[in-house]
Amino acid sequence: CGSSGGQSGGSADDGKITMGFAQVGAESGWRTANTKSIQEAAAAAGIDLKFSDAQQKQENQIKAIRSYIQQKVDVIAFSPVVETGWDTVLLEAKRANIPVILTDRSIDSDDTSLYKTFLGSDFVEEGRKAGDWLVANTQGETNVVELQGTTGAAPAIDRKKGFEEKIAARPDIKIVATQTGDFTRSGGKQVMEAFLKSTPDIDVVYAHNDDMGLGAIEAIKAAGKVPGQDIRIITVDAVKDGMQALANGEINFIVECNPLLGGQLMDLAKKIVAGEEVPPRVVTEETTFTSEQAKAALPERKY
Ligand code: GYE
Repeated sequence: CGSSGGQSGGSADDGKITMGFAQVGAESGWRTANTKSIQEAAAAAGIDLKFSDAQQKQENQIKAIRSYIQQKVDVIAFSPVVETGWDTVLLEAKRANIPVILTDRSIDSDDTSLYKTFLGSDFVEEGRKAGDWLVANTQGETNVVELQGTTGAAPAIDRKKGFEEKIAARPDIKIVATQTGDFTRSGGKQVMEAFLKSTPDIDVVYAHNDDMGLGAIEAIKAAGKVPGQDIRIITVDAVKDGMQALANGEINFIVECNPLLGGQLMDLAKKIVAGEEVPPRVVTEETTFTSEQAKAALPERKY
């Protein structure tokens, strides 16, 4: 836990805002950059941050949220590991009058009164950008294998949806195998190893994040093929290792997903605690990268 310790929050003490943040885990380069951004932004904003890592388990996140409620923090923020199953615990927060901010990932609930706002990317749009690139950069029969993110997670569901939407107009592009690699490098490697054995003629890997794509690169090399040439790779995130592989030609296209949400999160938290109105949805701005663009962007890349 990265909490600065000491008194629990509430408005009764030194006037400092206390935020309880329930993080997903440390599964990817994206997540590491996201955690760092939140911790640094909290310190810069003078917000007392209680931080927990759920190791990609929903039950751990629920426990963390309950403990933040008990500690009477001023605001709870979290990045829900999966979309469903949050109503009960968020109702507990609501009854305790503790506002909740969804960060990075959203939930699937009909009750939008359970949270004040959702700050994060448009994952369907990211999937569409990946699909658009493939449609524009392939001719004829194209066999795609898909490495999905964590089962039930918003970015896995939405990145799949957006991609499928764009390739739907091209019957020659087919997803011939799809499986979760849990957003990790080792998961991507393992699933790709299995795909290489079970699925003949793979032309393209669509990985829902860089880390799984990087794992797939290892598996492709081990199978005696050349990543980026024999099998082309599309990923999402654009963290440094991914951008490096893109610059080297081992990845062919990356859709950016910005992990640096800390500053915006602290601004929203301050407004909400002060009783000000905030927009119910804050979308982060993102771009895409080809190999040439990655080479140009890498020297300035912060994560
Ligand atoms: O793309 C992936 C991470 O929720 C947007 O989670 C985030 C995703 C990110 O594990 O690398």
